[in-house]
Amino acid sequence: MTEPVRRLALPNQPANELRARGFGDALAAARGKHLLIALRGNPDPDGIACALAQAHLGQRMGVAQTTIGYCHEVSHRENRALVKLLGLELRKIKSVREVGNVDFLGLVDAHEVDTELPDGNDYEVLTIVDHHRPASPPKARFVDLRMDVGATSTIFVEYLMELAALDPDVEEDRRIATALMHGLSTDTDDFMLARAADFHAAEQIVEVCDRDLLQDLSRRLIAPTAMDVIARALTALGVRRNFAMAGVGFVTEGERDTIAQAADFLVRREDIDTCVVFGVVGDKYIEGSLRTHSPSVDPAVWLEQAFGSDEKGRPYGGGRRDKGGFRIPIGFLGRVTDRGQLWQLVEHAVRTALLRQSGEDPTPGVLVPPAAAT
Ligand SMILES: [Mn+2]
Repeated sequence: MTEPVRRLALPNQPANELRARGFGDALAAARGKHLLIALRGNPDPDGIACALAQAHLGQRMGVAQTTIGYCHEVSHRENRALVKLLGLELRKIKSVREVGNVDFLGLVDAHEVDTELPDGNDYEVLTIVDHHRPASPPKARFVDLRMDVGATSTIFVEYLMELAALDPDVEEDRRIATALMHGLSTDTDDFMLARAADFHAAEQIVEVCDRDLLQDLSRRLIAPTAMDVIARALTALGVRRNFAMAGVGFVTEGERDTIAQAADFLVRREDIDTCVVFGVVGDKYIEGSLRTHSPSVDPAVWLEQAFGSDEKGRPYGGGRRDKGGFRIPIGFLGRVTDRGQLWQLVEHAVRTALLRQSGEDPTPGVLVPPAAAT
């Protein structure tokens, strides 16, 4: 009788210990080797903090060298501030080879190597630690994929507690704790979406955090370009029952995050529960962000049903519990010189797909007035 009671009191404890040890064992296999943590997409605070934590644990486990690389832009101003304030060395890379003698890859806050790394699949993935729903089972020596945490940072806090507890008197440890706390808070919308595991993780590191640094990191600035895109989104906004969508036109690659920021803003409208903001980024991709607080919308599934997959079977969209995004190459059409015409085409195609998926009549022109579509 006592056995089940004990399990109830500590529901995940043994499993967490096992996973942390499994992660430690995987890192130990890279003793004396060079690990590249390849961040996927545009690095965000959760991904950056986890990379930092893994590099730290790697050092403890005897990994000779850890490089943190990324191949897109650190496009969000706050994320550039994070890199600067933490004094991080992130390396922009176009291939794995250029980094030097990389023995293994490690993925954090992602479960696939970024498609922009042409030789990414030539290397063995040692570890995958993530909280995004996978389209297919991820392949690595060690995989810890949890959909019930709000941030991958939560998983790394568990690893640290098990393998190398952070010391409040050590500068480097304080930096890692602060980065993880920031990753936790941004990925959970300031803990509004946090689960029990996230609160527990925050509790474990709160005393190690540098409060001043954390405050500097959390200053939520909105860049003028993001304000412009939010204004465009409001002008083009169409609402059908509890679904809202807005096409914002052309956005440069450096400003792609403004689409997500506009979606973060629009979903706060009180009469809706789901919104999608989309635009053409860098004349190369149709990109969009979905935000939802509907219990019936699973962003990854919803976006896959709306936009399908590429020729390799990879869905154009993905996401986690409350947010998702999609990216569709426009290929040859990007050469169209009449941008007004190109936007009309894109807007029509995306609007039709979104309305079909939200169960609405996709008749052209019904949702967005023509004036808003330019
Ligand atoms: Mn994350």
